[in-house]
Amino acid sequence: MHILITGAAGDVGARLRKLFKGVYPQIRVSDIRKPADLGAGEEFVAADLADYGQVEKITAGIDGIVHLGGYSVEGPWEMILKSNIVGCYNLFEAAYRAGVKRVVFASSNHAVGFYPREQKIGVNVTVRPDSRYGVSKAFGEALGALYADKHGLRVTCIRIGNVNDKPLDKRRLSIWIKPEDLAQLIRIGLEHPDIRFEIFYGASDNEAAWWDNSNAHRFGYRPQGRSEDFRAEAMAEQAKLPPDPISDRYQGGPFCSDEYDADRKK
Ligand code: 15L
Repeated sequence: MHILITGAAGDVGARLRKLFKGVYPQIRVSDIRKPADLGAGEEFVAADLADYGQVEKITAGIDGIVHLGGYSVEGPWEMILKSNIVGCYNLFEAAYRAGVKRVVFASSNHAVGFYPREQKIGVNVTVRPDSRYGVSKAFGEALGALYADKHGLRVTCIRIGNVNDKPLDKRRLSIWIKPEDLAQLIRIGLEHPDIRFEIFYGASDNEAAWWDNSNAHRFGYRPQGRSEDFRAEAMAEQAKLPPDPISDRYQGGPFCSDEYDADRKK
């Protein structure tokens, strides 16, 4: 299987490329800038996702795409529009035209960030984005559904929590994902024979989870990371942060309180 990873120079891209070494012998990696640590078996092709012609070049001859590319936090509308709306459209359209079989889309918890922390949510809830960034991830999920239903692309959207070696604070005890667990979810998206259009939560085996990830488990997901193993450290880090009533109320945390109307912060 010849795979393409977009956004390959970013932190998550770099971690995944290491984990996929030996799993997928032929990997095309793409980003605007060349990753510093390019290894044997990795072919780099630069592309700006907002330029359809460049996206056509990176998708040619590919079987499966891991789409991490785009703007990965909240940003100005022009930036989100170019990288995450136009860029994501170009990616799905070019993938379909090139005959790519599968796309794994890096969605985000911020597509549903305005659900309160006390509510456990599954994958079938209405999107409640907490930012322009979150809206762009909901858009990507909708595009994925369209290309799956209309054109038969096999699409997996992973609403990723926070990818790191360990959970960084109280919120991350609920949403943390160990890089190896994310790699496992992506492999399900690229390889499982029954994928048509699926949404998974990108979270490890977290006791404090806000998400019902039974859909991923149905496809064989067996996370290895347990955020509870890091509770003391994460809570010590949390104690250093100032209280923020909006951030603390909602799953999306600071993405919710950012730009929140001051007179509504009660
Ligand atoms: C995300 O979607 C971001 O890409 C990442 O940088 C983190 O901010 C993460 O969410 C999070 O919610 O912690």
